[in-house]
Amino acid sequence: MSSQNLSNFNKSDIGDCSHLKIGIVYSSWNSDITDNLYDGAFTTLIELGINKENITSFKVPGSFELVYGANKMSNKNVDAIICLGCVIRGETSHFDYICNSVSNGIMNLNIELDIPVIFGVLTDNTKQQSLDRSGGKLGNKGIEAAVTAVQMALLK
Ligand code: DLZ
Repeated sequence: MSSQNLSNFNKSDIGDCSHLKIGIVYSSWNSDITDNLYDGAFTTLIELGINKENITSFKVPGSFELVYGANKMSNKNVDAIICLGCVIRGETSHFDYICNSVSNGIMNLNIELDIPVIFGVLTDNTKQQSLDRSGGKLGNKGIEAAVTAVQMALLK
C-alpha cells in the first residue's frame, strides 16, 4: 500500500467543522521538531475554520507522557484530541519501549473514551527523517494529524 500524504489537503473535501473543539497534546522532547508539528496542526485547524478559542493545548515532557496528557484533555469537552511527539532511535532499546507504550496507550484511549485520539507521533531512525516529516520535503505530520482529527470528530 502506498503511503498517504494528507499535508496537501483539499478544504472543500472536509466539510463544515467550525463548531468543533479540538485538544492538542504535544511533547517537549525534540521540541525543534514537535513545535513544527504543533504549528502545522494549529494552523490547519484555523484554516479549516475552527475558532482559536476552541483549541486547547497542553505541553508534556516526553512522548511517554502523551497518554496521560490526552486522558486529562478528555475532560476538557473536546471533540477530538491530537497527540504530537517525536521519538528518535538511539543506541539503546529505550526507543522501542517509548514507541510501544505511546502507541498502545493511545490505542487504549480510543477504545475507552468516546473521543477520537489521533496518533501524530514521529518514530524515526534519524533526526533527518523527523525534519523531513515536520515541515520538510515529506510534508508535516502535524497537518495530517489535524485533518484526521477533524474527519474523525465529524464522523462522531
Ligand atoms: C527518555 C527519552 C528518550 C531517550 N528519548 C525520547 C525521544 O526520542 N522522544 C521523546 O518524546 N521522549 C524521549 N524520552 C523521554 C520519555 O518520553 C519520557 O519523558 C521519560 O522517559 C520520562 O517518563
